[in-house]
Amino acid sequence: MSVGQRVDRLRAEIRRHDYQYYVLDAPQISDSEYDRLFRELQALEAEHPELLRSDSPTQRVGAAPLAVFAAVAHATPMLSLNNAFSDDEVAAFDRRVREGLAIEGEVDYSAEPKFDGLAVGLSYENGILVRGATRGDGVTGEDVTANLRTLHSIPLCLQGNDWPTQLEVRGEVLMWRRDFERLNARQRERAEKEFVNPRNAAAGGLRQLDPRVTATRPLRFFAYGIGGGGAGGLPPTHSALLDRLAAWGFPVSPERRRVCGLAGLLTYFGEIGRRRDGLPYDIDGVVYKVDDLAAQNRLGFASRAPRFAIAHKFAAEEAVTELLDISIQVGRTGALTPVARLAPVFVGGVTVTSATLHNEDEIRRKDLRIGDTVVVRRAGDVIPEVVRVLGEKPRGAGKEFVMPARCPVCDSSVARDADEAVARCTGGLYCPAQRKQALRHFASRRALDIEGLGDKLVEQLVDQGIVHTPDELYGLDLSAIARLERMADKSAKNLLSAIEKSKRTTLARFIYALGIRNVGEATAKDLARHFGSLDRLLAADEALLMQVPDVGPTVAKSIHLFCREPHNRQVIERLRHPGGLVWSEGDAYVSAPGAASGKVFVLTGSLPSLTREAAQALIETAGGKVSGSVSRKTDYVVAGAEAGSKLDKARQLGVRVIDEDELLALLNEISGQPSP
Ligand code: 9MJ
Repeated sequence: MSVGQRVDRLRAEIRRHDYQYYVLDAPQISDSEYDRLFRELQALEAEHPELLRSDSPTQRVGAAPLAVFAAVAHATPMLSLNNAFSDDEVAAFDRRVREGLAIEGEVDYSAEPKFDGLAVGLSYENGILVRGATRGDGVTGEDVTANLRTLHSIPLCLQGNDWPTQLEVRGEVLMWRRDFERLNARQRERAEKEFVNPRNAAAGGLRQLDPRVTATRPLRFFAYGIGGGGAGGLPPTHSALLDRLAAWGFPVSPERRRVCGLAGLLTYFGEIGRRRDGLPYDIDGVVYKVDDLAAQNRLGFASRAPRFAIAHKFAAEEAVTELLDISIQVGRTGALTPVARLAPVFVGGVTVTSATLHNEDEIRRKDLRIGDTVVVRRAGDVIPEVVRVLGEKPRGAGKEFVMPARCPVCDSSVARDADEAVARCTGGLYCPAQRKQALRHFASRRALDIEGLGDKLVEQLVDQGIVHTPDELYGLDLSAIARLERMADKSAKNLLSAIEKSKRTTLARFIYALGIRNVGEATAKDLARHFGSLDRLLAADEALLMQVPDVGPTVAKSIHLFCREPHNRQVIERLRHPGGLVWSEGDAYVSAPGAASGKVFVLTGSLPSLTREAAQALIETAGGKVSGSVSRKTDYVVAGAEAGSKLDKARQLGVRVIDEDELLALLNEISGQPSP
């Protein structure tokens, strides 16, 4: 046998044992036998580097630590599921499905546990794992390929030979409870911090910049569907697709079941609920999917979630604790939110010490008094809340809660509109609490994305009177930042460069960052798309604003009030000049399709100043499309430092390659006017 053949045979054998051990949980050889095979392969590969391949089982951990994760635009969005919390809501789902499909009888569903982990997408090309990404915001995720490669339950190459050449497998990364217990035991032995729950431990493990650290965390993967690729040649049903994924080497939930009609769904829910505690991993409900894939297609999607699937959640966990105090938090728009301070209690997988009480009326309705014994509820990622008081009423001496008449932070008066449940501090940006929140919001990831400008820093910048409004961030210099507590020279420099980087943004992000009441990310995008330029937005009256889809009188009034306020106008002007914020204004995109409309861009490598997300947003604002792979249909490949195979492919196909400057010039040309 030649060395090459021996290497091939060892790889096949090790893969088979990995599969037996990590996927089927049924090892066929001892650890020492496995080690012997593994070491033999390692030795042969060391002697014959020409035989090394990225999908060899020895190459799971290998990549060097990263500085940051690159952004990945998902080929098809990774949507979340709608939730049902009761049998009635499931019945309504089933009714909608039957109506949508015009079916008289019962619908077949695939039912599966809902893993409480992190959604990821794994891209395979010609059967080889080429990329793995987190869900992120559903549109853009993070490239965590090197980390995902360290999970032995993820095949580096697919089994069999009936897979499509392009395939994206979607599923959940999670940690089994017993692995979690062991990990925490190890942390204790080393006097290191323990993890709160398996989900957090899995999330932390997946987001390590050094894949060698990820490799030490016992993470597992379960596949539950596919994202893109696989056109044609796929099985006709979701359950058959899951069987196919299993045949290709993926772990698929053994609890999956094909069930019939509403009765089948509810029976399954009951069964899994009873077995929940005996399962090796945490689940927070079950998922139902219309089994027929053609029917799934016909039902399609409603804005953010598929119509053909729903998550039926288990009731949120509840626990009993003591209400120690009620404090007041001042939000970005001045809203005063009463917060329950609680005796620490473990519920829904974390230790809870505070819970929202929403507003004054809510407290009155529940008749809460300090010192009460209360029931606290927490489900998944939801903010914990106080459900009700335990015990007889009237109770002890606890005082009734009264909303303060003056802001606890700035002493401005507190006002409550007759038609609103919320009381607000009238201090506006005079109130340090509101100023801090406004800055936090401005710098947040979905807004101007200033990395490193965290809560502690904002706190100091405001408390020391260094920054009052967002525009002042752009006048900061190294000496001012380096003087702050816990600010090493390097982090100060990093912060300055993050601030600098944030200057190139998009109109939608800029509008969102302003923190106008009732203007979330979606509305900000709508406004940017509709008006196309900031000046047009600033000039719009309420009637014009209400022409924007989804903008009603309340939102229009908020925007108009904000834009009319001279102080806000001043901040906006200073952000543009001397602040230096620029974005591509897509007027052409609004009225007539611009020259970028229909153009397909591919981004590769790291660009000097734009993040991938920013570049994508700029392109999309100008009507272009960003694709993940280079083909003959690609119009431009935008290449930055360390561009890889996509650049080679572009050259091969004769696709035009441009750099960041050329991209920006092109987009400005397209939008028909220079940046502000
Ligand atoms: C979980 N979390 O177990 C889906 N999921 O399908 C299952 N999530 C899903 N399916 C489409 N089993 C979007 C999310």
